[in-house]
Amino acid sequence: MAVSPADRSTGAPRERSTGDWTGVDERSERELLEGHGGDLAVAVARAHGVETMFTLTGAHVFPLYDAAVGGRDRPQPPPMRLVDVRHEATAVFAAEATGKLTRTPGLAVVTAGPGVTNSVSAIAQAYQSGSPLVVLGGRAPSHRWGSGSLQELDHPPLLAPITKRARTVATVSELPSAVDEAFRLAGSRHRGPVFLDIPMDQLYSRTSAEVPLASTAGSAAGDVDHDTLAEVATLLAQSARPVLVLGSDVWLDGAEAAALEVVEELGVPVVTNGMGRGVVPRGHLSLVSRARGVAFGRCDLALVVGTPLDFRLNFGAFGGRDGAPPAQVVHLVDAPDQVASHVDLAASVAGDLTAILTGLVAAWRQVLRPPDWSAWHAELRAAADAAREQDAALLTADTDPIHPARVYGELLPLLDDDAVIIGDGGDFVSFAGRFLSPGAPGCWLDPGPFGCLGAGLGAAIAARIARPSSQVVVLLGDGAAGMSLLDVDTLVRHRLPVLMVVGNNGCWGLEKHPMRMLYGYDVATDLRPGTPYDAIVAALGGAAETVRRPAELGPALRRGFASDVPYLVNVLTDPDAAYPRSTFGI
Ligand SMILES: Cc1ncc(C[n+]2csc(CCOP(=O)(O)OP(=O)(O)O)c2C)c(N)n1
Ligand SMILES: [Mg+2]
Repeated sequence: MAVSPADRSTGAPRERSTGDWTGVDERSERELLEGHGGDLAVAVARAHGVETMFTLTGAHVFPLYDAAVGGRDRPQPPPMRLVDVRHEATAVFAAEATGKLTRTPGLAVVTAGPGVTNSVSAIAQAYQSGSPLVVLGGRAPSHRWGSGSLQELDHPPLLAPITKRARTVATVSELPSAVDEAFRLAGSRHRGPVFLDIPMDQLYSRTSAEVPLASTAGSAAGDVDHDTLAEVATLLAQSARPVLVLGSDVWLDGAEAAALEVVEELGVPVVTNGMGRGVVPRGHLSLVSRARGVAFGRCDLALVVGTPLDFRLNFGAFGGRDGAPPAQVVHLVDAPDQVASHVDLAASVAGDLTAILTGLVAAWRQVLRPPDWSAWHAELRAAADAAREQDAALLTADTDPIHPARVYGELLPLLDDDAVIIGDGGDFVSFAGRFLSPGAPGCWLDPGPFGCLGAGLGAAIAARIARPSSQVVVLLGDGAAGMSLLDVDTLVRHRLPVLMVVGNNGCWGLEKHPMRMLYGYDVATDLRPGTPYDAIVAALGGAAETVRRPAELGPALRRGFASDVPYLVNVLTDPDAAYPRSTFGI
């Protein structure tokens, strides 16, 4: 029998059965496990496919670490990879990004009180993005509750509005079923974060409890409303100028192949959004994202799949441009509560997006006379070509200081199809959204509708782990960089090389320009010009350089991709090159 970690009261090693399966219940596919609360929680998380725990230390949650590393024996490989970071937000952003990239809920562990409160923005971001995520929080011991223990705070009421469920696990024996339920809930439609806190005395207690052997979680394939899909096919057949919008849930619900089949079979123009980017390969004739303004403004039918009708889609108002009437809108979503209630919809269907999309193809095959959309395609392609022509001038701009678009002109040809592209910033990232399109699905990480700055380093940590052989590039505004750059330390300690590119315009550009526009002046939007972010990275053990001229960009980016340590390219960009915006999303 293995020797356990030292007994905490005596310091002496003791025999343990921790982590040893002592029985298997064939019928329920559950096993009896003896161990402390950490052992039980980690065993359940492992059954759900979790391989990494992101955390920042606190004694309230030590048993979870003890279980992750396999106790004092430290077996190799350990039961779970433990990645310790420099700010709880980074731990949760990393777990969120893991959920988005792997489509298995990510796991973050944070200590009681400030560990949980530091996580709130990242949990809110996961909630608004529908990202599968489980956050386990420490909690002051239950036997002293109300006496003023260190870091005593009742967390679930804080987290209830930004989670699918937030609750306290009262006893260690309840822990396996609570963690099992948390992973099931987080990973099923409509996905999102689940929070549990566990009183310290309970987490450290030992018990024998059944834990699931393997996960049967995830949303089942389901039947969907075929009558409504037949109506949608009819609406499409009657439409002269339809547009299909594919959003993040197409990827998160595993419906990317079915979505591509819709594009191929229907021959409908398509615009992609969020993690829907990459579902339609770059250069596909139906992909008209670059003509998005014309497509949305001139369409007569918008078929929106797997994304809310929020500010990113003009709150669901399509049509109306150049005398076009308002368009009809169809909303196809992964869960009934995702159907937009603020828009007068022509139709909506909720459920398994693969079933919905294959059902739509089947319904379309019943359409007797498919319409001719060739003139509409030609109009959109002309608009996309014109936009690309305009882009070319910016992408090759030879200005001093460097135009941010030139960074992408140099980056684009260096990107592999499966490169993971992470955006964290304002205007610098908006330019990226315009000029970069991923070559494969599941390769684009942005903050989603919550728009929280500071997710970049957490996402980079997650991406390097989830996609060990892909390029990982993080595009950081200089303002955003300040929120998580110290986690280069984590990248270095855990040997996770990624390329970071800072668009260093010395300001909070996305706020500076709007304030000037509204007030004729701006305050609180300036940063120190020319800050050497490369020096910070070098001090933390990475490699870095500053780029001042356009011709230096390509070689610097190549050095960054080739580096075997985290590499930052600090690009001094033009503070006056504002991203041209038609909306501020408010
Ligand atoms: C946590 C957080 N705080 C504030 C904001 C508001 N905000 C949105 S964009 C932006 C400016 C970003 O500046 P920077 O990262 O330097 O990118 P730039 O626009 O200069 O390219 C700010 C402050 C936010 N989205 N998230
Ligand atoms: Mg900036």
